[in-house]
Amino acid sequence: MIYDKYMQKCFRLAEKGRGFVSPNPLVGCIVLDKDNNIISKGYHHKYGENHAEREALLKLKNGEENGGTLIVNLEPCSHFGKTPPCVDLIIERKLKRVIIAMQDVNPIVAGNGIKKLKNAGIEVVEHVLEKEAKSLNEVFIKNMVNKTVFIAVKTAVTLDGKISTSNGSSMWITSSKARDKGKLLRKYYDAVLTTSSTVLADNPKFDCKTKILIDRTLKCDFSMQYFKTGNIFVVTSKSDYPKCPKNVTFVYCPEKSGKLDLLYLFEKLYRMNIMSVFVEAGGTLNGELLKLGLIDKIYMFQAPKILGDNNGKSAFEGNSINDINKSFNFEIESIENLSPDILLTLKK
Ligand code: AOF
Ligand code: ZN
Repeated sequence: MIYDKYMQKCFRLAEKGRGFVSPNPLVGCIVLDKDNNIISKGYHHKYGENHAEREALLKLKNGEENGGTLIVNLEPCSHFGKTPPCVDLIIERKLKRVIIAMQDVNPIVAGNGIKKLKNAGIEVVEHVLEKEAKSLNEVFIKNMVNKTVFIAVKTAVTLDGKISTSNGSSMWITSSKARDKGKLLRKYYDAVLTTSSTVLADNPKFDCKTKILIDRTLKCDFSMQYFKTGNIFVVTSKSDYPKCPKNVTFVYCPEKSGKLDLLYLFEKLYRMNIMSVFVEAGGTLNGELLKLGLIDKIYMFQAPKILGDNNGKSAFEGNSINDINKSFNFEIESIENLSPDILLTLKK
């Protein structure tokens, strides 16, 4: 209990690394001296750089941490990776107590860090705000445990779940505040995935580092603004590739019953070190991902508008379920008021 507020600070520190540490976890650390004053803070800034504990401890030069407490949201590592084990440094710096939110799910650490600390006579308090810590590192956990990509779907709907009208006008369902939030969320994921239907209908830019375009039959024209920015992977079942701009790489994906084999695609993306994708596409792809059970998270922006029976598309097409007991179910994680709209965040 007494460590909750420090752990919350660790979460906030860890958050600063979001968008930069993948495939590593988000980690923040606080060091208290023996009288429980905060004497140092650290976080994992960027993949390949110092771990949170190392950053926090290396800032201390006069031994004030001797007999103190280290608080961190992930079990300190025990392996030689890009840097030496954090547990060795904690032991060397003579901390008395280590407070941890969750065990590391990386099999090379998984409990070994805790064991090593205890063997060195350090008191270890585990499971402090564990649920929150697991939610913070949901991508890392999915990657390590399932060896697959974390998939988040973003959609913007009306009160009746429509993403467009029958004439296809869909760009401005939500207001600019909601759209700005959507752009921010994009940066939290390794890549933004969309389809040729969306690019051809909306001509979006999708400003971000890595973009994945599902374009089975290579329908898109490289002069479109979508192709002007980012590193772009174009996924197709064709094997003869046309001339393309320098920022475009083709990714082959076989077909299954006339559609791209999405399971094959996500396995391939994982092997390409793309650990998480933010899907911004239409109801067809969303519906297929849903059917395959691939959606880990949904960001549902909802505008207080009603279109009624307009033959427009809904956010998740193609799963006509008539029995309410057979619905796909998600759990509400948060509801944010982005007046005039809301953002409903859901998890599997
Ligand atoms: C920590 N604190 O801040 C991080 C940890 O590639 P490396 O060498 O950086 O090692 C990555 C692994 O180390 C990662 O999979 C996870 O198990 C742990 N990450 N551990 O104690 C940190 N980022
Ligand atoms: Zn470490």
